[in-house]
Amino acid sequence: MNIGIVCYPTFGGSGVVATELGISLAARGHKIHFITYNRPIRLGLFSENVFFHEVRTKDYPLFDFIPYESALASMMVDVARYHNLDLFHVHYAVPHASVAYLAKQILKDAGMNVPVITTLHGTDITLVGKNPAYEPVVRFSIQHSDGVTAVSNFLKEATIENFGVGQDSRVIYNFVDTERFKRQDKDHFRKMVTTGGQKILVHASNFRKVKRIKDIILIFAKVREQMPVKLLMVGDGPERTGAEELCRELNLCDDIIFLGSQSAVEEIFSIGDLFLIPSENESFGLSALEAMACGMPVIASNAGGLPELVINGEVGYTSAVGDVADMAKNALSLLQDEEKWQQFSERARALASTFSPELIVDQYEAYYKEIVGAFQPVS
Ligand code: GMT
Repeated sequence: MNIGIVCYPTFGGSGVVATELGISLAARGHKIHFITYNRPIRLGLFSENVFFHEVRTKDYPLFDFIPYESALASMMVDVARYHNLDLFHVHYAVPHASVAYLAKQILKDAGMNVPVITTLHGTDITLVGKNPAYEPVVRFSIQHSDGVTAVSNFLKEATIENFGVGQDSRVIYNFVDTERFKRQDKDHFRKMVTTGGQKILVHASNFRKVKRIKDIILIFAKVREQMPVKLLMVGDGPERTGAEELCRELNLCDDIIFLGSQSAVEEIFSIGDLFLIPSENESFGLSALEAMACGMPVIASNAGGLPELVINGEVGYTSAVGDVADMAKNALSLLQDEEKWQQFSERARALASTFSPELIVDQYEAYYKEIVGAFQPVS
């Protein structure tokens, strides 16, 4: 198939899933056209069957806000026409689902029928999309997508509850390449971080409010009262400054390292002993899945879809949002018991392997065939 993928090109989970999906589909022989404003972060170098179409906007003195949506819709129309697209797969509803609806109507007018599949990722439903500024548009564009997928059962239910639509949506979980994300020998790297064999806690995200970054520092502080540990903070975003201030206040700066945005996260995950993800809300938790593939047990909140992945007492522990005392207690129970940690680590890796690209990309491919097959040509 010729598939147009629309996504955010940034470090966010939706862009990562969209990019990895496109790369896997291209390896299966599909022609993949990424349509977005920058080359997606995980796209890497040139590869066969993968094309990138940069959406260029034009500024004008009249504009306070550059109309990106119009430029994106025009580019989608252009790519569909000249590359004979069979399907648009758009990731993150805001604004991609409504822009796809517009592109589809324009193409229909020109006698071309291109179905749209929208993948809901999380905050497009639980936070941003719910805002009255976007809600009617999000509801309409989900309702008028030809196919909808959600990355967890939780997210499917939240879509039905928040918008009254999405009853027929398909749940397709995130996936991880376990060949890339596996525990590698990075002992030299561990020695750079630790001075005397301390355990290493890791967090990775885009440091938004929903991630409860300060809870991570507070959990770490409690664990550190009991044993020598280090914390690696991977990523960047609006909450980083506040987190660094808290580190200084608590006098923890020597043991917490802010690494900023990183592309080879699997190398950092290879030296981690525990992954922390105490989010306020999390539709799935791709970073937790990647950490598990690297053999890290996970300390998580029980928010959103996290319990669908972090099986409590098996591959990590889940606690109520904000219960940093419980999270620290659970972290210590793993860090202070080598045998238990080993069991959790092995089970985390084994569970992550069940979210392989082979299995999950099969599900997307089957869904594409279903939607394209059911789609009526323009009469
Ligand atoms: O929160 C992020 O890390 C980015 C965000 C996005 O939409 O770009 O991620 C969401 O999509 C990921 C991929 O499907 C999920 O694994 C994340 O759980 C989800 N984030 C939230 O729900 C907060």
